[in-house]
Amino acid sequence: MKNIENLFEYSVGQFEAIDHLLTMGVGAHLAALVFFLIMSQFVAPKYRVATALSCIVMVSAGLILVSQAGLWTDAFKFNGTNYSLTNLTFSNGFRYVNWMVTIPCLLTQLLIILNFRGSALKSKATWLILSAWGMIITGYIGQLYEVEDTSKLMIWGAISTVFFIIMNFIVGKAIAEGKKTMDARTSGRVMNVFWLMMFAWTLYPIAYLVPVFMNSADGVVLRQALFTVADISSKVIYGLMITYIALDQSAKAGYLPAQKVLGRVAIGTDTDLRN
Ligand code: RET
Repeated sequence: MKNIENLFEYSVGQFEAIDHLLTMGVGAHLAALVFFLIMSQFVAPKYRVATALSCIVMVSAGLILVSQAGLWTDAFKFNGTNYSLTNLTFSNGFRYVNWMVTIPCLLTQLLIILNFRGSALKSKATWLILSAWGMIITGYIGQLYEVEDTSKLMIWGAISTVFFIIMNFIVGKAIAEGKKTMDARTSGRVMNVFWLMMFAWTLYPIAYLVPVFMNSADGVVLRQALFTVADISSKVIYGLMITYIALDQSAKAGYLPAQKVLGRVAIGTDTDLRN
């Protein structure tokens, strides 16, 4: 019984809120998967790996959410008044394991649209992935203590945060470098991606700390809500922004399918309204 989710009983409203949040996450990832699959053909080959990585993230994270939603409804059963624990337990640990795959994909797709290639891409990706794995592994260990010993949760959380800061520093440096290859509008869009990352990625450590500041059934609902907002922002919305930047750069480099899908060339009798 490693996670606080197993300590409480849930009202019908609390139980269903979590069920709905997890299911909404599944829907968002599946819908985005279809979009990324369709869009990848319009992205120039140079940037196509970025869109392919979004597809991988959607499948990987979508599947984890299906299993989290199933686990939630299996682990708790209605006892006439509330939902209480059965002979199964719920665990957030699966998420951490999943991040070992999804975070490297998210970071690599950023490097690709920042126009890093060859050895520069390899060395930046290596350092980013190593610091991300350091952050995840220490965070995984920390969350195992959230029921028994919150001081250990805090210590491992602090170690994990050191890796998080290093990773963000490398991301910031890569963005500053990559922006030099872009015009002002595109680099503005890249900065929006950076701020989205800062917002969404910070929600995960807040969710990690819920046992410290809200150790209750409401805290559990808050944690799953934080995870859902973070998941949709850091993967789905992020992927949409990355795909747009990939399409935009493809079009600017003269790639016709991207120009067509963005409506930047006339297709037959073009009757579009523009301003
Ligand atoms: C942990 C432990 C506590 C300290 C910190 C953490 C950071 C987690 C992050 C997770 C990002 C996840 C993403 C997943 C995408 O699939 C591990 C909770 C700083 C930043 C983007």
